[in-house]
This record gives sequence, structure tokens and C-alpha cells, in this order.
Amino acid sequence: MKPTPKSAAAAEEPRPRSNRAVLVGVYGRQVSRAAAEDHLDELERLVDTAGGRVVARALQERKSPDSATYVGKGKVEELAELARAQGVGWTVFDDELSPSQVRNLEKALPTHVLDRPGVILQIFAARARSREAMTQVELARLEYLLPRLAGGGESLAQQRGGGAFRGGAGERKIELDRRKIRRRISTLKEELSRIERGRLVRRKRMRQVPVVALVGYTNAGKTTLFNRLTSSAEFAEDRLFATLDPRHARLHGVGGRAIVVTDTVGLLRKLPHTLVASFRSTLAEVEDADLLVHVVDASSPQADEQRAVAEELIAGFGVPKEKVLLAYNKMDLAPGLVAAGEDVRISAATGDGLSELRAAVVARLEALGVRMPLYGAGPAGSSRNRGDVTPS
Ligand SMILES: Nc1nc2c(ncn2[C@@H]2O[C@H](COP(=O)(O)OP(=O)(O)OP(=O)(O)O)[C@@H](O)[C@H]2O)c(=O)[nH]1
Ligand SMILES: [Mg+2]
Repeated sequence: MKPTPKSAAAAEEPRPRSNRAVLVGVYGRQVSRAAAEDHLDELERLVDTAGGRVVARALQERKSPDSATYVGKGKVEELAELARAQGVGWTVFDDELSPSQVRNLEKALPTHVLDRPGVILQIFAARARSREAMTQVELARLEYLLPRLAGGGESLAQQRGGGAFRGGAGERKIELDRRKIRRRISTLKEELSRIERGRLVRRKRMRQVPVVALVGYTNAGKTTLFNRLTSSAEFAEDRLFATLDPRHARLHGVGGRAIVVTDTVGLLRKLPHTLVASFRSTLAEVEDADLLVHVVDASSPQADEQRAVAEELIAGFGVPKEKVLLAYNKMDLAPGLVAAGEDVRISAATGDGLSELRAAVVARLEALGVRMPLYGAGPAGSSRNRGDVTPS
């Protein structure tokens, strides 16, 4: 796009240090208006989780996103005016922007420019706790950044400081040296495969015990359920991606059978490809599990879509259907829902349905021919650990 005098001016304006954000999406041939609204709702939660404050949303009807500016030149000018009027620091687009779109938008808007994968990367960066997750995040960010470096990409580079919305980080200009970044990427990859090898060794040692992985859309209640099933106190909160590192613990209340439960990172639509690739090893937990409990937030108006997105990702990991048990969670908020067949209705918050879930897990593992060793008559048999399947 040839810069108009107006957009050239925007390029020189200082970009405000503000966490005020405007969300931008498009609808039209492929995406209905209602679906686009839902996606913006989710983007708003993502931005909120990342520390931004959404002050306005713009939905544009187009056959498809504009190749130069995503929304088209006229709309960009409107967005620039809105941003000036409202002191907006960030314009956040609901889809992944191409490097040239980022460049054009940064020229035309007096704000930083961010896209959905960029927001997700920020959240992952802020939440990663283990060395593995931190390495994965850094790798994903650099791989995301690299193709966007050719001129522009300024806002994206600044995200490296972590938590762009939280201010401060945006001020420091980092050196955009492709060669250095490439070198760093290969170092990180080596480091990751070393960490991964260590994990494989540990996993081999645990082999005799079947593993049940809790999977599902972010915020479905996996960690809350994990805590209930294993009596641990992991961090669960009403934010997206509360969990970034899988945890393992013993499943309680299954009559002394040895079963390990693992909590996993939440799934999400439009998950950045770089992230999926880097998190392959974390998600390998999913491929390796003997059984998946797919947790669905039954109270969400988007429950069906979230379930479909998760199912597609799960199928993409190569997991056959028989290995997935569906658990409709938050039934305390959605009492009307009727689950079909072997699906289980639960409330991780109140504990309702958990004994049925435990029984269903054991039954399905048996049906799959998975051996569940019994813990010996060890002294560790507290009544909670040794409780039977039926009453929880
Ligand atoms: N009412 C109700 N709320 C629930 C239930 N289960 C979980 N929640 C709430 O839902 C929110 C998300 O729960 P988490 O357990 O963190 O969800 P998660 O699936 O682990 O989320 P990520 O780790 O972000 O993928 C928290 O505020 C929980 O308290 C439930 O059965 N009923
Ligand atoms: Mg969680």
C-alpha cells in the first residue's frame, strides 16, 4: 500500500502508552456476523487476560479480509480517528495478520498493532512456569517474529519484553537482528529436545501405570476437576490458559487402582501454528495417554463450537474416538443439558457426578484392555486414597 499523507503522519505520531485496546474483526461469506461476535467476545477475554482493557470493538463486513489492511483503507482511517479520540494504545485484530498487513497497519494507525496469535503468545509468555514451557514460549515467539521483521513489525518485536499491555515493555527498542534470532532459535530447539528426552525417560519409568489426560477448551474446568479428582490444590481461575504446564497426580477414589491423571493446557480456536508446533511435547501427553477425558463447559453459549474445536485438535493428535470420554462440566450452571450415551455430566465445582466419572473412567480403561495394577496393601492406604468407585 502506498502511504497516503495521512498514514505517513500516523507513522510519526508517538504511540500512546495505554492498555486501552480496540478489537477488530471481519464477517461475511465464511463467517456469520453472530460467529464473528462470539470470536470477538473470546478475543476480549484473551486481551483482558493479557492485561489490556477493551474500550471499543469494530466489526466489518467483507467478502474476505483485505490483503493489504485486513479491513480496507476506509475502515483503517475510521479506526485511526477512533484511536486518537479515545487514547487507544493497541488495535487488536481477530485473525493472524500477514507481515505486510502489520506493516501497512502500523503506518496507518497511531497505535500498536497486534493480532490474535500475538495476544495468545503474550498470555503464554506471562504464564509459563517450567523451564520447558518457558523455552517453548520463547521459541514460539521468535518463530512468530522472524517473518515479520522485514521492515515494521515494531509492535510485535516489543512484545518480547512480556505483557505488552502492561506498559513499560513497549518503550524499549530491541535489536532486530535476524541472524541472532536464527541462532537463538536453534539453541532453543536443542535445549527443548534435551528437556524432552529427560521427560521421556521419566515417563518410561511410570509406564506401568495408566495415564488419563484431562483435555478440552480453555476455561472448561480441567484444573478444577483435576484438583477434585486428585485432592491437590493447583491454580485454577476464571482466566484463559490458567494452566501452561501439565501436572500429574494419582486419581483418588477408584478402589485402590493405580491410575495417574494429568492436567493439560487449554485448547483454543485459531491457536497459532508456531505455538502448536512448539507445544508439541506438552501436547504429547495427550497422544501418550491411555484415555482422554474431554471436558466441555456445558454452561457456555459456545459449548458446541468449543467442543468441535477441541475434537478437531484431538483428532489431529491421532487419538481414536474410543479413547475419548466426554464430560459435560459446570452442570450446576446448565442443569437442563441431557448427556447422551456414555457421556458424563459433572460439576467439578460441587463434586456432582464425579463418582460416575470415576466409574466411567475405570470401565472405559477396562474396555480398552488397559491393565490397572492395584496398589498393594501398603500402609499409605488412607480412607480417601483407598475409597471405592461408588460413593465419592
Ligand atoms: N460453576 C462452575 N464453575 C466451574 C466448574 N468447574 C470449573 N469452574 C470455574 O471455571 C473457571 C475455569 O476453571 P479451570 O479449572 O481453571 O479451567 P481450565 O479448563 O483448567 O482452564 P485453562 O487451564 O485455562 O485451560 C474457574 O473459575 C472455575 O472455578 C463447575 O463445575 N461449575
Ligand atoms: Mg487449567
